[in-house]
Amino acid sequence: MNSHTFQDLMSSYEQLISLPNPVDSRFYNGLFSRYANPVLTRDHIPPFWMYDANPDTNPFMMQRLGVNATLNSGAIKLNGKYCLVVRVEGMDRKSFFAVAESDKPTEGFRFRDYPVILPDTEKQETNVYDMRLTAHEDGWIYGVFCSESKDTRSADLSAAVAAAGIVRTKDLETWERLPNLITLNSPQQRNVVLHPEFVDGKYAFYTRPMDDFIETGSGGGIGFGLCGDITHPVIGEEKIISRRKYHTLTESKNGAGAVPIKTDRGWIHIAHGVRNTAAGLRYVLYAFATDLNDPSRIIAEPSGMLLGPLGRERTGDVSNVVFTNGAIADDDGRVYIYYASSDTRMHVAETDLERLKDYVFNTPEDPLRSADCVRQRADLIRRNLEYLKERR
Ligand code: M1P
Repeated sequence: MNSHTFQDLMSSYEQLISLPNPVDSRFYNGLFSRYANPVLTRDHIPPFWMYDANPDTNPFMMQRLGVNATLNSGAIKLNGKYCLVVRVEGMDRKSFFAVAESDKPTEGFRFRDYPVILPDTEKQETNVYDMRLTAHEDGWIYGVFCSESKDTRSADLSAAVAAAGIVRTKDLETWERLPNLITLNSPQQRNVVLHPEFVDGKYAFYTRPMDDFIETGSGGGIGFGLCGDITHPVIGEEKIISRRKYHTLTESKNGAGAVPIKTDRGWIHIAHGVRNTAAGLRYVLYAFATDLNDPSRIIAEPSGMLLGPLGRERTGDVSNVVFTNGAIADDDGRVYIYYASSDTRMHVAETDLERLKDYVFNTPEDPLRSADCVRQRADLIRRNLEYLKERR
């Protein structure tokens, strides 16, 4: 049996944190680059979160409180640093939030000394995860996350209720907890995102109405609703904006992901879509755009997936999943999409605003039927072959 001192563990950890993360040169699609290594894994957790460093009380230098996974992170650039509010899942299955930051967008992420200590105001809450960070025009940074509780009305031990928890902060250090969001027409909510600007003088939320904890049931897709007072957040009507469709990547479920990115042509949304397969649910990312003045009105819906699990990303605790809840649009026009693979580790993909706009506004829509899809592709082939022939 090999053994380590606490100092050994610290030096391996420091080595890992300082590893460069090159672009993955084997991947190309003209839209984004993938980076070769994950930006965060459970090995990026500081050893002093997991081990008792004192050999007198920990003679075998054994993990006392291990960490299973680092996933679904909110993202924001704050005071020149790239900050991720990471979902950290302990060996006990409970998730909590922790801030990891770096001077660089694609490598060097280091967790702050302590995880986020959320005000414990919702006593029924068992688990928290998947925070979206919105720098709102009211001056606060809001974190909207899933607040999960046991469904005490059900005889099924695993039955749960999902709601949207809300916190706000100025520095990702001190957090004020607001009441959970109430949606009058939807029993459960997950994947709720706060829009960064007021709409008709109100706070605007992207919602995901659900009848049940897992199944969205009658919930038709990504919703949109307004609320006047964020300190008593209640949404009445939810209008479905990105509707789930038969035989597309959103057939089973979808959900808002990163906070929408403002461009001169519209708000660009990066969301996730879920379909069922014989191997279980498959989660991929897709994009759409909404109107600058009416972010509930879709103006572009490119066909198909933006990013799907690839290679090593395909396996993990919940395999065949990519999931995003954070992107950073940098001052120089680059856009970093932080995504988790298979509910296990965090990656980054890099694109820029011009490419994203080109993708969203110039990718053809999904014609929804094989016959029309093959016509769409044959049309592209014909145009290409004619173009190439002319240039010979
Ligand atoms: O396991 C995949 C994802 O499942 C949930 O997403 P959704 O609500 O759309 O099904 C979330 O719990 C998410 O955390 C998880 O990554």
